[in-house]
Amino acid sequence: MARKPVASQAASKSCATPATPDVAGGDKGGESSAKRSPVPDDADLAPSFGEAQGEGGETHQIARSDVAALTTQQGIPVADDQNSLRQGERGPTLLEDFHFREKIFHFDHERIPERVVHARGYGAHGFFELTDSLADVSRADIFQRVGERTPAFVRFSTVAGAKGSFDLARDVRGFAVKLYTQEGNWDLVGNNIPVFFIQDALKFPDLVHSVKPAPDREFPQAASAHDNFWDFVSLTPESFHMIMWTMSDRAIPRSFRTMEGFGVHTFRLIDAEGQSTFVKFHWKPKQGLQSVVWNEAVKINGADPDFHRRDLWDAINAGDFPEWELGVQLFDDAFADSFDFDVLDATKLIPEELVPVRIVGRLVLDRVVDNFFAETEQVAFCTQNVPPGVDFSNDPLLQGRNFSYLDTQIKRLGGPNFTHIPINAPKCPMAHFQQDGHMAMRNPRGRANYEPNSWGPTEGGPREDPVRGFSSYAETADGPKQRVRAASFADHYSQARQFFTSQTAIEQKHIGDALVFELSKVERLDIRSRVVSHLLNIDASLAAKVADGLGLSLPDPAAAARPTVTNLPPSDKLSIIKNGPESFKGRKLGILLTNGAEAAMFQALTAAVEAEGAVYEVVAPQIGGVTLSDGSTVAAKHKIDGGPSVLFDAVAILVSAEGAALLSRDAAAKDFVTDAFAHCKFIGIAAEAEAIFAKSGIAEELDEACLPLGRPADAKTFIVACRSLRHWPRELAVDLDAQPVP
Ligand code: HDD
Repeated sequence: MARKPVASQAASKSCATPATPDVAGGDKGGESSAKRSPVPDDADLAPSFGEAQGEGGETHQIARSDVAALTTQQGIPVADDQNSLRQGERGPTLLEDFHFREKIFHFDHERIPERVVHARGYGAHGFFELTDSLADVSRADIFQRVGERTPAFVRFSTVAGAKGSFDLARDVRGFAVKLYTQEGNWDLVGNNIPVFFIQDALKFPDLVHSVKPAPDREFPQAASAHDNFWDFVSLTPESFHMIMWTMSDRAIPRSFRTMEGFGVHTFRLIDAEGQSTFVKFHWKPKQGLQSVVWNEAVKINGADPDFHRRDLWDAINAGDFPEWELGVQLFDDAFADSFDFDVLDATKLIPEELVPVRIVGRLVLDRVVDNFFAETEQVAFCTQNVPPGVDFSNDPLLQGRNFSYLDTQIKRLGGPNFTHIPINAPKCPMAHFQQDGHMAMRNPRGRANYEPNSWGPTEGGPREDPVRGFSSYAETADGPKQRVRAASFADHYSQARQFFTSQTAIEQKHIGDALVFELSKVERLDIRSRVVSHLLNIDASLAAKVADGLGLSLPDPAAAARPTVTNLPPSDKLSIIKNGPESFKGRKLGILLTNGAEAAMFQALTAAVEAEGAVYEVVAPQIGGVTLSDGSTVAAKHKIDGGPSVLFDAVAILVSAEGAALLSRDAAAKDFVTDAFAHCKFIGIAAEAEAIFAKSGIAEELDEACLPLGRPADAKTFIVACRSLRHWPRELAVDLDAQPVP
């Protein structure tokens, strides 16, 4: 239906003028607002927009009939989204402008409170597939049928930083898994570290307050290297096992894809007869364990604060789906009673050598989110969400968490109906009498909204199901009501020592370096010294190294509630390096390329990378790319200043002699090679590249992990070498901190 504009003279004029609205909405050249409002002659009630050239050749939007019309939230089609409604050309904006008011009102309310911890996170969809039935120990539906897949959503996170903080903070990583089982949602809300800082949930606010920015100055952000954190932990000896982990390279993972996940607490599995078996849950990455080094982490945070989320996004979109095995450690009451530590104490783990991990399934992430906010931000994990067949233990940390998560979601998501949000809604049938509240979208149907009722099977609503329904394990509990910490929780150092002695030499060095770094940022000497007094109860050489690094004289050991057991056997499973990747698959090579670089070498190298299932990115002096020796051109992913070597697992320097001469005058290029060298990376080097290494001052130091890329056949040898994580002997040879303590 043709519609004539009914407005001022100016508006009428606009119809005679080609519709070229200024999408930026600015007032250019004194044009009337009406002139910039597209009102097509044949407009129907749902105009839509396409692209057209403006006067200056710039692209503008004009009405098009094959694109969805812009509407308000009420569905009213919008004719002009560039100009608010005003009285006259230069007059006041009118309150009557419902489109303006709705748009601004909605924008004003776009944010919800970020999570009080784990604010920065990244999620993806996937599935869990059962590979070994657990029907012998659990009636949980998800554990019954081998080969069956259960939809899953996983959110990885850092703990301390705000939502906009950087990815490579030294921190614990959250590893929260929502499994949409056929008997309700199961949330396994774990971390990438199998133990925790505290034993009792009552201390959680204190722990979190201490690690978050200090309340007066609101810094430092996303860091534990400050007085308040070390003050708290040095006064909380139970935290020292976890401290060993957070000071290790586990706290600076290479990727979410290369982290283990742990349920941390002891849970229960309940079989069809109601019998209980204790269980600890493990997620083991198929990609192998991998971490970066601290100096590299610091630089990644500047070069790409989104390093981890980009990595997950890219891998999934490239079809390289990350995968973890689900493992369970199963044990009974007799083992629990005989174990050296309390299985209810979340600061302890059960070594895999003592209770092997049985692999029962796999978790694959194969789909990124459609919308970050709708899914990753609004997903609400609650430790209390367990299906029949899974149950809690009395771990006091877990018991406290079961209160906290439901409570926090109400604050964060604004009401009791957050389970109506698609990402949180179960994918199995639901029927209950909960109703109303903010944003209710699924109120029960029919007349009955209470139970028991006499409205019969069709109208009366759901009924309880004593057979299929969740029933808690009938554990007997007795004793006086009291605030007490069990004596069995009192050993704070033995497993901290076991973790330390299970590490390779380079991993031990990194723990020492991290402690020195963190404590060097602590201003109060008494706090530094108090930390060292605890380290003396863990390992004397570590304490000595840290004291030396800080220029401290050794204090007396901290008073210990229990003496350290010094002969717990080392556990290989606790080391990253002993559980690293078997190939270069899924990792990234950075190729520093210049004009005139040998084309055959480049082709052989990229073919070797692809054959390995790895990826490469080209870094070049200009983002426009390079022309190789045979005249072919290659696009660059990064200009050298924007693609430092810290973004890559290994690097290759493929340059012509002219290119080398050029780059040896460039600070970013020199940083590229010196950082790759300092971070113990494998480096492939074309003969022509020598000038860059010479000018960077490391030509004399190149070692066996700096491999020649002279002939195409060298490419394979280089990529095979890259399968190892890093060339650690280099760090032990060149770092001052690696020297023995005098
Ligand atoms: Fe927690 C979030 C993991 C102890 C209270 N926690 C949160 C998340 C993870 C963990 C992965 C982020 C979930 C997501 O991605 O949305 N938390 C742990 C682990 C713990 C732990 C492994 C110890 C074993 N947490 C813990 C305690 C309390 C909380 C003792 C409180 C008593 N945690 C919360 C919370 C959060 C949370 C405040 C913040 C946002 C949220 O729950 O949804 O309720």
